[in-house]
Amino acid sequence: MTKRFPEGFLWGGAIAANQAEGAYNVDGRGLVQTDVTTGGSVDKPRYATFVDKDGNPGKLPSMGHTAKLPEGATFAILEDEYYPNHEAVDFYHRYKEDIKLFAEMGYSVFRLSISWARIFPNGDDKEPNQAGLDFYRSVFEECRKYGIEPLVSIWHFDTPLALEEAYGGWTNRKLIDFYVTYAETIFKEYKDLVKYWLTFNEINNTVMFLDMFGDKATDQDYQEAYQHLHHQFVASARAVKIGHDINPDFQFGNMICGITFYPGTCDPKDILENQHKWEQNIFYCSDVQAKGRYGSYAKRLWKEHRVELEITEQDKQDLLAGTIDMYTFSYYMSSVVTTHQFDDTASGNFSIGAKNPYLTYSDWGWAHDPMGLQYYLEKIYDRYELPMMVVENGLGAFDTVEEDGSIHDSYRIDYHRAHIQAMAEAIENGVDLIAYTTWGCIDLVSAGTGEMRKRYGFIYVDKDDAGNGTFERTPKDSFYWYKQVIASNGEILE
Ligand code: P53
Repeated sequence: MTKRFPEGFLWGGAIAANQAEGAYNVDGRGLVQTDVTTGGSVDKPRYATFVDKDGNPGKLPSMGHTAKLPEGATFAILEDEYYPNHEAVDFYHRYKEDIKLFAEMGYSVFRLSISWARIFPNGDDKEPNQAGLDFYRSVFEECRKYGIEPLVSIWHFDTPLALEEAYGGWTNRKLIDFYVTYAETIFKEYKDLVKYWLTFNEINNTVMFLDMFGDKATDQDYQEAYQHLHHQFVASARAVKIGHDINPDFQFGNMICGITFYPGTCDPKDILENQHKWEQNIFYCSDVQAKGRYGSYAKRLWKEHRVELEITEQDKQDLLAGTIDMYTFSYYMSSVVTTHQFDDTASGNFSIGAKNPYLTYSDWGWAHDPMGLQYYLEKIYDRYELPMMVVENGLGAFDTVEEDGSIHDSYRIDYHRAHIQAMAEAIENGVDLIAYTTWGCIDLVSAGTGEMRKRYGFIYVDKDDAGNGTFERTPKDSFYWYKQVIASNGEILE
């Protein structure tokens, strides 16, 4: 017998604009980074493509912040490259069919993101793009038709490319105003359709990537990353404040890439190192967003990397005035932290460093660790005592379509069952968890690798890594399983 979920618990799924919508150059949308990013795989990076000042094509690895465009180069779509996000899974044209399927599963919440570049194609436009505003209005109305609450990410890794090029991106303070204008526009536009908002998806990735690069990340990289983050914190806080003024019922979440870090041994050095890992990678962002000020350890981090952060008095006031209402995060994996030598290395995304002998790893090297989710929920709830949402969780896996068209994804069901049980345990132990939106409720383009075959969905999309396929939607076994989970409010997990 499973432990109980509270009445009114929100069950659903999550997608992001650039990974699902496609229609990248339709109805006035501006370009974003993923439009100039190629496909990759577990061992081949995605590349951002550009044309240099002499007109020669070039590419550089796209993840993280250490690679920079050569002087005078501009991002460009190259003719002989394939860009998986251009069409993605065509949610832009098929959202009615998709939302109908979500409703059939019984969703009470659907997380999606608004593409900033559909609303302000260049980011600094004077007027919003009406076609973009209309599109999301119909998406939200379609959700409402089925009683589905939209949960909207304002930014999901998709700053308009024009802002990157004209202003250098988030290291430039001007981005704060552009973001706030965009946020205010959508708050006013959708104030009666949307209640739940997330300001920046996985905001902490910026620091985590640097940490991952280890010694290759220079002090200058840290300087830029922390300033970039500071601008996002202020932008987030100002948006929250304005949003609350527009509609006091609005509920705002931050969005943290939630990794559970474990010390590799009981050597006090490992324990301390692990604590510092939590501070740098998790608390640095969520303390500012939840408490309205930097944690005491921030000084240590800045000192370590010789960072001189530009913070104004106004920034400090803004941060305090725009704290979040709920703590929302993604959860996929845990990671081991040790100062000791280790033989077996984990190499999947943020599951790096020493391999955890107590866990199994996915085909992409991500540690499968449901208890890590329970640990994360309990630890974070104790720190902030804010309602929490798990807004991403899922298993990227290869799926096989049987001859009769069915997809038997028992591995995905097992993954979600274990994580739902972990959430139930945390609730039992006092955590105020209010929602669960599984990642990629419909197959979509992987953010990390650009693949289609790394599938997360309960709904299969017929499209391959070269872009071939009918884009037809087919429910997998997990679809019917999740439907029953929702109908029983998490009681029936078999
Ligand atoms: P994929 C790493 C890199 C990029 C996005 O990831 C990430 C992470 C860490 O988990 O996070 C989220 O598609 C993100 C989604 C993404 C999902 O994880 O690389 O918010 O956009 O698709 C899964 O397998």
